[in-house]
Amino acid sequence: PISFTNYNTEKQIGEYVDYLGRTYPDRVKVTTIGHSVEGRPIRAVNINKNFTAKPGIIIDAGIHAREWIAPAVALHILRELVENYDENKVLADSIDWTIIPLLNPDGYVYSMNVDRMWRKNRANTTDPLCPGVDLNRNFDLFFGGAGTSLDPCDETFTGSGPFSEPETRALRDYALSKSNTQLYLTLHSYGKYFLYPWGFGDSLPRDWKELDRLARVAEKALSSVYGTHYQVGSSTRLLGAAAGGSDDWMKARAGAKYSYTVELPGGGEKGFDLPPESIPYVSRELWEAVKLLGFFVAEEW
Ligand code: 0X9
Ligand code: ZN
Repeated sequence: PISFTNYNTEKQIGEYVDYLGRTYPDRVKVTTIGHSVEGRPIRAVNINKNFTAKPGIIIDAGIHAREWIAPAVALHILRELVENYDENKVLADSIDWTIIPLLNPDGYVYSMNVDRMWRKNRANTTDPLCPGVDLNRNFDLFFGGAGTSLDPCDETFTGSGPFSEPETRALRDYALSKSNTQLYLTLHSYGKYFLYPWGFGDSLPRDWKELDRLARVAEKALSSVYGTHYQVGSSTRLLGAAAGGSDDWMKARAGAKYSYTVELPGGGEKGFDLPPESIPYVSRELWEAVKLLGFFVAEEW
């Protein structure tokens, strides 16, 4: 069974997602949007009452294997929208939601079973000793630019070309199949940031003030729960340039005007080991931000 107070295995996540699809067929549709390098299904959960036209929000998690809190929070969001429907009816029914709780299943499994600090996917590379591509450097916007590496042994190895990886292609193809995506959230850890484009370099999008303002309102909603504060700003300004990220691509190529990377809080010895007791708190406060973003998108449409 699924847990909301502990980290789940890839198998548990898959079974929960499939259960939601079976149980709520009038508003939940689970599709396999691709397969990982090792052949695991990448599942997208579409929550869209009667599957009619609505503004779209895409939320993914688990691009980076070791950032376990991200899929955990994605599952909490899923539960709120689907199983806590009575309380969240208006929100659930006014948006075409897509939650992709585990974009990099191979890496996640590897980080659970073999190397806790694994970040990349598990693709073979030109170096047999160094597998793995950093999926968040593999998108096609300034591919191979600042903050990326051509060395497969590096944590930020960009891959052999844009979208060389089945995991990034799965997100690309799904996002391009939708024409209504207003907002994209990609969940990472750690650092407590709301980051907006561009991440490839110093420039800002024309509408950055709108992205900044909305993120600040969302952050305020988040902080109202337990007083936790996230920093808001452009990726490059707060973390330094890193090209080929999903956030930049979703904004530039998939119509997601509001595109954010959320860096959830860290914990434990190496930062990625947030104790499971924290999962409900981190989830509850982030959910408050997601609600605000959802209502904003629903009203602007
Ligand atoms: O470097 C990353 O991919 C993200 N940070 S993490 O510690 N989770 O690895 C930040 C990505 C910000 N967005 C872009 N640089 N496009
Ligand atoms: Zn990350």
